[in-house]
Amino acid sequence: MNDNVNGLISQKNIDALLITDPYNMRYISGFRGGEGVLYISRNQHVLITDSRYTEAAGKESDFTVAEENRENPRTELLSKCISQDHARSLGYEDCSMLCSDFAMFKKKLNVETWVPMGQTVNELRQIKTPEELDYLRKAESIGDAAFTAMLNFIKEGQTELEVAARLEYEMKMNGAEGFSFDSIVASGINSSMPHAVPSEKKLENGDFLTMDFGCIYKGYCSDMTRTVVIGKADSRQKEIYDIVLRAHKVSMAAVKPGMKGCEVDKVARDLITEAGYGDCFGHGLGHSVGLYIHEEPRFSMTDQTVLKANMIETIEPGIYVPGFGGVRIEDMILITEDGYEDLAHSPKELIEL
Ligand SMILES: [Mn+2]
Repeated sequence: MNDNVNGLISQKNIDALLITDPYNMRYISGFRGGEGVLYISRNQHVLITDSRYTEAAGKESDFTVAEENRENPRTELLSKCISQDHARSLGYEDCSMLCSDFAMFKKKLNVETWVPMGQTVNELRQIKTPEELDYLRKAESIGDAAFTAMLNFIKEGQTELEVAARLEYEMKMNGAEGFSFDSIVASGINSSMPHAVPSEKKLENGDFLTMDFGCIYKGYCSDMTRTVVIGKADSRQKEIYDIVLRAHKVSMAAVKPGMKGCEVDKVARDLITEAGYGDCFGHGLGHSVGLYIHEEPRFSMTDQTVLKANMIETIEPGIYVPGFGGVRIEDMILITEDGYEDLAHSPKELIEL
């Protein structure tokens, strides 16, 4: 089990902790199935899941596996754990548990005090271990390999859907076990929508083409974005691309431990605003990444988190002009003791295809 969980039990002064979030379940126990719950106390580490997962759970995790079924429902197995421990207070994941599940647990379990854990369990995941960093580096390198392959594939006349399909094929052929999110492929005027959905629109000469994609390797997500031009870029496209690229590079170069998330966002935002496009950069500069694609802390206008070494963040400034198009350039970085390491290695200068 992940050792930091014991600290959480002391810190919150609870007798036991109920973990229901699938990502936290995986992080704490190693169990990848996602269906089940963890019961953690000073005396017991129990993973409750059903027969579809019990064998895998035993291999993946060092928890005691308890099989839930019609005769032994989840709440009865939990009740046994609670009474063995004489537990009176139970921590629960109020930020992700369904209201209906909470009502059911409250009704069926003999617990005096329910203690909402807030973000504390998720916060354990912010500082990455060397093993996690290996997986995140590999995941981002799969994105690099896929993007490199795409440069030889993309042609005028292909649809955004075809480009997305090929991108995902390349990620899988390079070792991805899945995708961090549905790939965003947006061309021409569609590229002014930061989270556009790929369509049957064909790539036309003169289009911006934004590809935002990520894969999963050993459970860990990658994230990167590149914008290219089909044919030759015009002067306004070059101007916008250059501003985004400078914002990307300058904010990345500023990153170091001790800074706040909002201070990194401000570096990019100020540059884009001074260039006259402040209204065209609506989203935050970046987010953390791990088992899940969008994690805390963020590089946003409001995030006060002080950055520490071994956090992962994305740097993804963008400019979006409705009716014209948009540009975003995104890499995943590791915050190091004295600065950052860029985990992506694909070229960032404007590519005309
Ligand atoms: Mn991102």
